[in-house]
Amino acid sequence: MSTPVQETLVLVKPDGVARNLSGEILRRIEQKGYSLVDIKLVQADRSLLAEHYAEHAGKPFFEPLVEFMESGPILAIRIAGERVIEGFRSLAGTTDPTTAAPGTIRGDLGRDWGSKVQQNLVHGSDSPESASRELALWFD
Ligand code: RTP
Ligand code: MG
Repeated sequence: MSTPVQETLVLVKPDGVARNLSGEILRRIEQKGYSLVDIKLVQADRSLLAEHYAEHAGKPFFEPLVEFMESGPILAIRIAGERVIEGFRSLAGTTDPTTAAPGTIRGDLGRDWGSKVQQNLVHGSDSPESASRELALWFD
């Protein structure tokens, strides 16, 4: 029985674009065997980011997070593959780049400069519901 092909939203956050790591991140996605479906560079505005991060509204890191995400262009990528939602989360590594496993994007390349926001290079949707909601937000 084959597993269903899914789609997920990946964002290369402003720190990743500014550090010229978009190519390295795309390389890891392609090397894993996922397909690129759509891609664009976006300067996100506050209303898009507030919707994107609605689950974090009211948390202490929400404001600094939105400010960070507004600080420069973001590369939005729609990718497809079998179990790609959990597969990309695994490629990305855990949220905090200091403790993310070596071999992952955040573990190998991510930095946390001690600000409240973890500048952890990438976002990946965390469930099928989040993926369809976020893909609609960024691509439709
Ligand atoms: P993402 O949504 O960006 O893929 O990351 P995630 O699931 O690993 O982490 P999440 O809990 O959804 O948090 C979203 C983003 O907010 C920043 N953050 N800062 N305690 C903090 O200062 C804190 N916690 C989270 C990170 O940029 C995280 O990726
Ligand atoms: Mg998240």
